Amino acid sequence: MLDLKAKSFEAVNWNRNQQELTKVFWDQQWKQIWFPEEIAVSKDIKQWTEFAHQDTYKKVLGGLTLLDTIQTNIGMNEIARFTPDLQEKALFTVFASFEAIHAKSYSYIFTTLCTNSEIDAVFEWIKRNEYLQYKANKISDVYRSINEHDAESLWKAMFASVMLESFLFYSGFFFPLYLGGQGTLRNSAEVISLILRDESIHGVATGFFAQQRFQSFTPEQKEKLTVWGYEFLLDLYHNEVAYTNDLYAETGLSPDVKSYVRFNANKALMNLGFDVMFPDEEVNPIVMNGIRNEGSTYDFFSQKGSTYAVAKVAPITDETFSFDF
Ligand code: MN3
Ligand code: MN3
Repeated sequence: MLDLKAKSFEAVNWNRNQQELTKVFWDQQWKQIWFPEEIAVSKDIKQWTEFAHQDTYKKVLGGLTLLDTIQTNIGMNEIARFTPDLQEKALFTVFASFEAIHAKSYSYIFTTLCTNSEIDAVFEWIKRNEYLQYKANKISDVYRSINEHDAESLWKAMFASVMLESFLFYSGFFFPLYLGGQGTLRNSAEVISLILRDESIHGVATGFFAQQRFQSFTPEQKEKLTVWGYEFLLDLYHNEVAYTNDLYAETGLSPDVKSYVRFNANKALMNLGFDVMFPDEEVNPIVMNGIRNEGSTYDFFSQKGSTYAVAKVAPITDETFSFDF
């Protein structure tokens, strides 16, 4: 006999239009579905054999693979699991599928360009690199601390997710985009550009839902979480600087990568409705050239920009934290 006193399950109802943007994000994500095999990475093989910075490139892709693996297996899944709204839950589940495509796409580049023993060496390096492991641990700890009775914990997970997707990925994205913008390993850069196109939806969507949750908090909670957020970002930023110096040492590109990282840290904060933290600075224009312009995603979101600014967070002043660039 079925026990009707047991928990009553509710079905997802897309007829009800409670949150219009959930469907907007859903449609946009599916519109831009892609598979790495559609990109002719094999056309990069000739350039690859003569490429001087193979080691950096392989490690960049290795680092990105780890982050997208975590985002598939822990990030989007845990956020989907604890999000109470059923449409929103479905959206995060779709995002998780795209994370799995991202994580797999780096392997496609590896398989095309590298030997098996080279690939094995990269995956061993991932396990050993302290900066990479540090950020993986920091982010996953927040994902794993979501408690269904603690609304702040879900907000923190969303904050961490935006940090990962709108900020931490960019130290890695830099190199393929920088090279692609100059016509080097352009097809591999195309793969990265498609990943970045998805991340821009994820960052805006997750940031939007985080802002909605933030609005429901008391002024005391908001203040506490704001401090937590900036401290979390700063901690990750210091680690990212060290990771960048280590990873890009042989290329001389570290200063440019760090500018790009700060630029994207500000974007992550904007996605979350927080005030930016780093002063404006020029990003290497070659990197911007490397970003595929054909898709309308960037325009789509920048035009809709004001729609997403639902929460205005009490500004934090320059004196609140001090840090070195
Ligand atoms: Mn991803
Ligand atoms: Mn993502």
